[in-house]
This record gives sequence, structure tokens and C-alpha cells, in this order.
Amino acid sequence: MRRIVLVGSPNVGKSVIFNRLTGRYAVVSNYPGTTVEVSRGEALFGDLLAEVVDTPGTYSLLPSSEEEAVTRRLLWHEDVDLVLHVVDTKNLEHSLSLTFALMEAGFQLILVLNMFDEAERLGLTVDVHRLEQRLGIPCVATVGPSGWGVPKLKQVVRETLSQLRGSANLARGRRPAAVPAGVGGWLSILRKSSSCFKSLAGQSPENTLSR
Ligand SMILES: Nc1nc2c(ncn2[C@@H]2O[C@H](COP(=O)(O)OP(=O)(O)O)[C@@H](O)[C@H]2O)c(=O)[nH]1
Ligand SMILES: [Mg+2]
Repeated sequence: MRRIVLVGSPNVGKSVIFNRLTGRYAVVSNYPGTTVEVSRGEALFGDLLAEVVDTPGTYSLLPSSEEEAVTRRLLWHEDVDLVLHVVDTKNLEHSLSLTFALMEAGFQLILVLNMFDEAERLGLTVDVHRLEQRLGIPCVATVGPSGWGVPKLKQVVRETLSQLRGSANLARGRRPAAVPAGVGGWLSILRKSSSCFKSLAGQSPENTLSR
């Protein structure tokens, strides 16, 4: 069975998205040797059944807390087929450094632009299609509590899983061509991505939430 891991900063909506994907059938347990809780469940993506793992909040792949260390160990020591990087859309630009770190580590990645409603309320919106083109990975806008965007997320997960070849360990360590090496490359992408993030104060919710 494929394994999908939700990763992101604390309080961005990972657990709400996890519950939306897995329903009620989740098992919560302490990560071995720690007091940090990790939830695991199963979810159907089309006809594909996959394990979904909800991780403790992490800001970077360089752990500075027990929670971050657990997330890192989980990413490195389990066979991870796909990472869903869940971000608070309001803080998209700050979150992208973890996105790039995950890409450079070779993870197959989907960027989940959660809290799209709150960003919209602040007059911010994201050109999701343009961001996808800039980053070279699928990006899906969601609103966890209402489930808006979750069917689309499931569809994109299904498509990504069906395109995976070989084992997770083979997929890991393969550097996607879209990611420039080194910090300079990250910064140039960050600057370019900023143009994907624009203020649309005054636009109607229908306009700003449509892709
Ligand atoms: N407005 C809004 N609130 C959200 C959204 N997703 C999650 N929340 C809320 O944000 C808080 C943190 O969510 P949680 O899933 O626990 O975040 P986690 O720490 O990343 O697992 C909860 O109160 C959620 O109800 C969203 O898309 N929009
Ligand atoms: Mg959580």
C-alpha cells in the first residue's frame, strides 16, 4: 500500500485535512521512543487505497523540537510515496522554504493551499495554476473545515499515485528537474512565486476562489 504523509507548520489544518481524507478510522499512537503522537489512517483515492499519516507540526527539515525530530525520522525512515505539504495560504511565502527543502530531498510532493477562505477574507488570493507552473508540482487550494477543494485534492493524489513508478525508496533521492540546486535557486523561485500571490481586495468571493 502506498503511504502519504501530511507535513506542515503547526496549526495550518493538517489534522482537519487528515480527518477529511481518512474519515473516522484513524489510529493514534506515540511515535516509538517518544511522547509525540502520530495519527495513521487509510483513505481511498479513486480505486486506490493508501495509508495516510498525520505528522506533528514542523517548520523545517532541521529539527529543533521533539515534534520536528519525529516528523523528520518518519520522513526518512518510513517508505514515503507522497508528501502533502499543507500550508496556511496567508503565509504562503514563508512556507515555501519547507516546500523547496522537501523537493530537494526528493519527495514526490503536492502543495495544499489550506485556509484559502481566510486568505481570501484578507483580500489575498493565489493564482494556483501559475504557482503550479512556477514550482513544477501540483498545487490544490482547500478549506479544511468545509471540505472545499478536498475532492480535487483526492483526484490529484490519485493521479500522482498512479504515475509513481517503482518503490518509494527509488522515488526518494531523485531530484526533480524543476528545483534549482542551492539556496540562490530557492530565493529566485521565492521571488518569482511572489508574483503568483497578489492582493485582490474588493473582488467577490466567487471570483477569487475560482481557479
Ligand atoms: N478558516 C479555516 N480554518 C481552518 C482551516 N483548516 C483548519 N482550520 C482550523 O485551524 C485550526 C488548526 O487546525 P488543525 O487541523 O488542528 O491544524 P494542524 O496543527 O496543522 O493539525 C483548527 O481550529 C481548524 O478548525 C481552513 O481551511 N480555514
Ligand atoms: Mg494536527
